[in-house]
Amino acid sequence: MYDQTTALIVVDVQNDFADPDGSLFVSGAPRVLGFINDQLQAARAGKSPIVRSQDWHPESTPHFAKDGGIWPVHCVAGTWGAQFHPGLLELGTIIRKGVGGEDGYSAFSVRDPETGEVTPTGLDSILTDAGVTSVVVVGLATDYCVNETALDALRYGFDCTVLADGVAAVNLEPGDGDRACTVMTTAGVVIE
Ligand code: VGL
Ligand code: ZN
Repeated sequence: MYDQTTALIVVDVQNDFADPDGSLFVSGAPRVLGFINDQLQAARAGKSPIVRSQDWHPESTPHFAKDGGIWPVHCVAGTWGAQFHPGLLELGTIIRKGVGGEDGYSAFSVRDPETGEVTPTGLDSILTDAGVTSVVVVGLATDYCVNETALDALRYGFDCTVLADGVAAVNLEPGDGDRACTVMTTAGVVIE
């Protein structure tokens, strides 16, 4: 699966999502951590470019419920909750998203919640410059950042595979994770 033309993207394996004390804990996260580390090691062995993304919000952003959005405060820049889970292998390039208060669901691009303006994070150029043509996506959460990252990967012209054993869903509504998988598959993402 891994070679120099395939990148591994590990989405948002941060304390607020992956630790039971995190403010937006994804209950399936502890179950997928070991599998994600196996992928990191396999990607390193295959000389695949590796990227780990971090949700990285200012203290106030329309992304948060207290400021008009939908989410509890999470992954505030520089806090414990924004740090990678200590069990995650420290490999690859780090991409931070949402830094300017945007909704940063995709590792490839962020969106201004007021103007709708979309700005690339730079991940697309990093991968293209490295000769990457396909990406493998794992991480958190299936129904938000994994979904948006995978759909964006297709938009930027990459083939995209999501590994089912390496993702877990928030499931604000029961079934959200499964519905996201249907959306991704319909768009052309391979889920295996
Ligand atoms: C995420 C909700 C809010 C995610 C980020 O990483 O999936 N979900 N911010
Ligand atoms: Zn967020």
